[in-house]
Amino acid sequence: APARPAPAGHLADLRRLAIATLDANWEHDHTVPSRTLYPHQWSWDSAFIAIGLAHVRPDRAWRELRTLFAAQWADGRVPHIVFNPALRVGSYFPGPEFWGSATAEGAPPAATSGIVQPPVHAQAAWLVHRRAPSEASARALRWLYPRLVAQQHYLTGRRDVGGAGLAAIVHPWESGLDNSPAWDAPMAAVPADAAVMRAYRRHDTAHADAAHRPTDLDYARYVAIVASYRDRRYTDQALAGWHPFLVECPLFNAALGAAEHALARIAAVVGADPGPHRDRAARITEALVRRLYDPVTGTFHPRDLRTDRLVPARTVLGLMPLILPDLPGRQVRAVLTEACSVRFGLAPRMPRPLPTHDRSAPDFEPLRYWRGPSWMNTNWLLWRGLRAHHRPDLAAGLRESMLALVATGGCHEYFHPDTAAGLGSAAFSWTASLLLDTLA
Ligand code: 2M8
Repeated sequence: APARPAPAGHLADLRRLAIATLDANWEHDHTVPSRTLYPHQWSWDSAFIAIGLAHVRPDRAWRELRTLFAAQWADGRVPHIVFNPALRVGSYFPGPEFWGSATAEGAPPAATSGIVQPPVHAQAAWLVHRRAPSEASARALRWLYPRLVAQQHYLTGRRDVGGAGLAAIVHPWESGLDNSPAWDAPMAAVPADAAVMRAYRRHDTAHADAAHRPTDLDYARYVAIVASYRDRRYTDQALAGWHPFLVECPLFNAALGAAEHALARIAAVVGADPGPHRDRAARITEALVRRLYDPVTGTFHPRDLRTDRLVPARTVLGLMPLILPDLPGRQVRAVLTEACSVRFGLAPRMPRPLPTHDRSAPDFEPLRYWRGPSWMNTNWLLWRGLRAHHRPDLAAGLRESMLALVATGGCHEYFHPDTAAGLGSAAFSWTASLLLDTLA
């Protein structure tokens, strides 16, 4: 049965729950994704969180982004975790002692990780400003603009391992969809010894059901990939010669292109030239279509740079280029066909939002993290893409299903794709913040 529109009183309750969740996760200058599982500041979480905060606590929205960018590295990389020095050692694995970023060239005074996450921050900054433009928000944009530009330069420069104008990710954690089936093939090539993990203690499985999280073998490889990068002090020089995981991800690169579109708008506010941003956006979209679109499957796939082949898995990552306003009509139609197929179930009336993996695939797992469960962020990105490409019918169906998801499961981290039962952390910040934006 399709999701029924929730009654108005119900929506007010949902809004209150979302605000309470964000308030409880606020930590003097940033928001933690979750008090238990993720007690530090995460990069793309902060962007999603700022988008929701803009509706209720606009000062905090800007503070969130400023705190993150204050930890930007000299080369422009925005670290995926900024560690809270007040927390005890061992509150998260891998912690600052494992990353050892302090001795890396260009690292900030704050303890951070050395990898990045999808660059959704320019889009977030633009949405926060647009929600309530003011002299203060223009000032915040002026501070952020050169930093956002440096972030783009880092990704399209040092990270252009494939030489085609796209950014390569060097770790599955950089995709944000850690254990997506999209990474199974490239991860299988990473030498891993499960015994490695005996030297460390995972922290996540103390707070969430192990059956809902990545496996120990996944973690052994996550650790090995970080060690490879860390041991060369997070340099990006000649990555292809020595690093075991190098992939061009469709979500990451769609975010990269969308960021240039957002920067063109921000440039107009801060008195910079929007032209170069529009040119760069067009080049990224063109490269994304040329390198990551498969006309046979009709969807986008990651490109494994170690084999120069597309990864066959059809995951939700393949739908994310819809966020690009200049995606050509042919690819828009193909992505909509894929999204509306039995694999993902998008429709004007639909019971549940999209899962993270193809429902018909043999390796679809409804409980395990990014291998099947529904998440608010991927659905929110798709919802925006549907509106950008003038599909209000599908956008409305998706929106109803997203509201019903949180109404059933609460502000959980992720949800069973059929029952909407809440999974992972029970008070998760981006679920709350993106709910606020969806409700607005
Ligand atoms: C998850 O990733 C972290 C590693 O960065 C983890 O599993 O410990 C992912 O869901 C990622 O997308 C998210 O940003 C992070 C914090 O919410 O948690």
